[in-house]
Amino acid sequence: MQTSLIVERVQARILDMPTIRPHKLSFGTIQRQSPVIVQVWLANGATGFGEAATIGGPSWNEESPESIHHAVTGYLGPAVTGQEAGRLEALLARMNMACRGNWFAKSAVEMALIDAVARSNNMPAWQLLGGKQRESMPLAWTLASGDLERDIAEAQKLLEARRHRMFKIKIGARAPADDVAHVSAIARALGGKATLTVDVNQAWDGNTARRWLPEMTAAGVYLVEQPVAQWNVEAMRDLAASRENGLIMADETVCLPQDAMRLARSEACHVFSLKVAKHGGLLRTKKVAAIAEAADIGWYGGTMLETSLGSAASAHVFSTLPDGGYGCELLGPQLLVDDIVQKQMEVRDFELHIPDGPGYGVEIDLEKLERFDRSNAGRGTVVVDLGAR
Ligand code: MUC
Ligand code: MG
Repeated sequence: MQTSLIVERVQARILDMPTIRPHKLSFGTIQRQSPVIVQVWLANGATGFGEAATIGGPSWNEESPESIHHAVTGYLGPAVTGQEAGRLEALLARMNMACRGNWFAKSAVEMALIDAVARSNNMPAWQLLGGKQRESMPLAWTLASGDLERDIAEAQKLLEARRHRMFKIKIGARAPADDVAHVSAIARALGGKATLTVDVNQAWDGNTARRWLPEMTAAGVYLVEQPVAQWNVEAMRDLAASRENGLIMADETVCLPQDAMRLARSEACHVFSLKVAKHGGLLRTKKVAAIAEAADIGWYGGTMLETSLGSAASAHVFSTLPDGGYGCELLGPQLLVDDIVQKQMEVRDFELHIPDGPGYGVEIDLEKLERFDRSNAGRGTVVVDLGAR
């Protein structure tokens, strides 16, 4: 046993960080993110950090910052304390024995363990995860202010600054005809200088999707994310069978490897949005990606709008995968008013550059952790304006 890698302590804290503008999704408008930051300490003195972020408390799926904090401090932390951090699969099994589900919480603990083990070996995490295959990835931006003029101005500014030329437009809160008009106006304003995708975040039923997706693609959208409810694999299969609906991307539907297998068997999508939190960690993300590769399904590097910590960890595991063909959207650091790292990842020429250096290649600013810690600031929970639908 490598006694130096024994986990001595696990801590979790909830941060509250405002966004730079309201971010409007089909289920509500967020103005703040509340990532849970997990820190582990090893017997050798090394420490590692992990993160799990949700969107709109428990609005995106079942887990919330509070449930993640509870699962980590009450069950997952104790399950890994006293164990050897490098035996990651064994620790994932212990966490599964201690706690069913709670994949976001498990991913935050696993992320911190991988960071600590990588730092103990003075190596970047991508090296522990199989080795990187690329130095950078195309980076998308999400247009979700809810205001047409503001979305267009934002996209044009980001194009001119050579930061983004892939834009994902959040739709599903308005009537579908209004969404088509909104997307068409953005497409006209950008004049073919950028690619456009939409994310419906489960808002439509199958018939609504059948009725409106051809118009959405005619407006210039080539990739459609989660048009129907998470459970509605049958409608996704039906939509994916017709070219006039564009490429169908699964997000909320593809969490565990079993979900990925079902989608692949059903031929219900063309692309998976990979997200470390919903898959239950970096190692499970690689399992889902392996199913995508075997089934000739593309992948897109998704986000739960994490700080630079979770975003860098995601970038590390994405860098080890065969090219998915659709880039990534690790834009959380730019959507938040501040960050918890000393230096952010570099974004240049439309690409996010994967940081080298020990762990995830980003250094945590401890003063920022204290500043945004909910228990220090005494702030409330995430503001979700469900009335804004
Ligand atoms: C989602 O469902 O994809 C990702 C980017 C963004 O703006 O919201 C998310 C959630
Ligand atoms: Mg999505």
